[in-house]
Amino acid sequence: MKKYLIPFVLLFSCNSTEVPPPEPVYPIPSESQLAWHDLEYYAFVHFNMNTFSDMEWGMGDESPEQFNPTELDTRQWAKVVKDAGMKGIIITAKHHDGFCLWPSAYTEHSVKNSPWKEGKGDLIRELREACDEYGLEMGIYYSPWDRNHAAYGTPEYISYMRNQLKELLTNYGDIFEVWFDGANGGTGYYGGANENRFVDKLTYYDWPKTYALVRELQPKAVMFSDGGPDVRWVGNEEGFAYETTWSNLMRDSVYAGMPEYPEKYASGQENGTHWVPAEADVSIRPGWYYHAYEDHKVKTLPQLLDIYYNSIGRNASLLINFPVDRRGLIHEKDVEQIMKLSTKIKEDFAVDFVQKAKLSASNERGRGFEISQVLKEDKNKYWAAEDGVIHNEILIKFPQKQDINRFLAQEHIALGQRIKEFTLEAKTQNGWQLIHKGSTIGTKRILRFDEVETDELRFTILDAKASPTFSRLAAYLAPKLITEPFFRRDQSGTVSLSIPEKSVDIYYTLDGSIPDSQSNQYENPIKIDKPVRLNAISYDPSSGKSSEVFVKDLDIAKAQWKVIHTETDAAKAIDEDPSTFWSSNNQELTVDLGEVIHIKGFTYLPPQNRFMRGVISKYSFQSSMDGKTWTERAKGEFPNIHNNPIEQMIRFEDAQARYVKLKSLGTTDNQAASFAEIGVITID
Ligand code: FUL
Repeated sequence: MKKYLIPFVLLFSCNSTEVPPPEPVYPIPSESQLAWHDLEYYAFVHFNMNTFSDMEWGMGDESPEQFNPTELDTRQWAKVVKDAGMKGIIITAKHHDGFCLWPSAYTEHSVKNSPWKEGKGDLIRELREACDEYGLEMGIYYSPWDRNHAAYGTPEYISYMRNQLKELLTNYGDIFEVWFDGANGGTGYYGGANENRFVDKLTYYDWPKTYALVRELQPKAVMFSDGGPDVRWVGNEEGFAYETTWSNLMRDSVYAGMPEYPEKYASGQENGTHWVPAEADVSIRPGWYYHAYEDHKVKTLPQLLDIYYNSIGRNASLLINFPVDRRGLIHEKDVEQIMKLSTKIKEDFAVDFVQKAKLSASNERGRGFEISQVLKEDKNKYWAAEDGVIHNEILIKFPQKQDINRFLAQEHIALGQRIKEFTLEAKTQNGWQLIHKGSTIGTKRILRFDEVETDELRFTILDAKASPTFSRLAAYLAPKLITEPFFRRDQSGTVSLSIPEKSVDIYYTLDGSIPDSQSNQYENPIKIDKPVRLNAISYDPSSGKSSEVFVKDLDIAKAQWKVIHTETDAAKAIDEDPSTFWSSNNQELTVDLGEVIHIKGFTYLPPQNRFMRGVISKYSFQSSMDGKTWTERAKGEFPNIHNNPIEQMIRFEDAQARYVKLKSLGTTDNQAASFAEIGVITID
């Protein structure tokens, strides 16, 4: 305790006089970036032509006639988003297929030629009204890449794009974020509708002029794009930021659209010259658009919670997508899941134990910057250390022993992001125990750890770019969440289910019904070689609580399958283990199914390691009865597979096959085609 006496004496003497705030550590956020940071959590809505064509990336040759929602209700979207605690909605005004959700004067490819409201509808206007009614911000997603427009690739298209931006940014009130999708372009691996119109996305769009236009029309909006300039992509479509996440970026040389960005720069740069904070975007389902076949693949609460803690809890904002369905509504299942997340967040952060604790800091700047400032709601009140005092210890003493498992810290980012290294320790009956050693904090950092019983926390800043600041410190006890069982199936079809907690049991069904504690209890691996739906839950007998239902549609087992390749590694493509893969130098994989099977489609899982190579973007799938004569069953593209490497399911006309072959016609990085897993579909 002695250690803290001297600073407190000093403090006492400083207290009577005003002290100036610390000097900013550049870069710092602009006014609009600060307002954007406050939003923290908002929604994406992917709803457009793809909803009706059942695609992720439409070709651009769809007919406006196809766009026909039956019960479209933007107020339902706004209510869900508001109830879920989100602060705004970004809408796909125009996606890569070029269809416009507003009656643009510059194209016929819009709602005005659709049956919806007999061509009189304007979805952007309806969303504006709904957002206003529910007190939400509205943002615009606009795809520069356009597979429909005849002039795409020429200067004429750039005028078209700017004219459309003028419509969107003048006629619909205040826009909080303009989201320019970076898909396709110079490094492009996809063409347009039946053509290859690659553009150099760095030069073609003449971004400086487009950015200036947006600034002029919506000075308060932030812009998200391949090149920033205000908000950057987090580097994946899984909704995860990195442990180390700087809001700083050398914006003039590093940008989200560069191929090496996800691997090298997605965590930002300590010495970055500009403030370009990370935004984590993720869909609540595997795809961005609605597909009925994903109705049982809506993310579970544990998955959503991981996303929340790994984005908002790691100095990023969170943009969760709802693939609005063909009715024009957020699907019931998606509503259910997002509300579970909202309830859980409220529970996790219900009581802040720091509010009742005694706080002390090894250094305080002086009056107005005391450590007690971190207890205040007002984000402009903050603790700060004296200039040059980097190493700081903050002690948080609880009135009694307390179980905690969450710790939250926020820097006063208006003066720049500073902290580089910190530790959190808890005093337990065995002395000080290290809970976490970390790097960045930024606008918000939330640490999740196993429950610890403690009466005192020690939060130490070990290194920082300048003397640190905190606008908030908090500690919580989040109720335990029972996670659904982990699933594995091997090549013989044997399914194993597991859960780390020994006291938790697993129950399952194979008849489509929802399991409970009266269903089959899982004890040993189960042999499943026929197509079936497996439903499973974890159940804690002591609390009577169960997890969400784990759902898995299983097709035939691969027990008889053999790869027709000499490399032994090739078998990794059919071993049912998503973490292993095989790279094929001749760009194809051939499998002997062991017997003649009636097939209706195939599945392809690209490599699942973070920076995967050889992801197939264009394919030909063939089958054969004798392994010599082949018939092509399907040919096409796997849209958006590079950024969102989920399992692809392609269906085709029924066929009899003994042998199947997946041939790559192009990978996203021109590397040897890689296969984590391929499978066949034998059921409807
Ligand atoms: C990607 C797009 O290609 C996807 O379709 C989706 O819109 C996602 C948010 O961004 O780049």
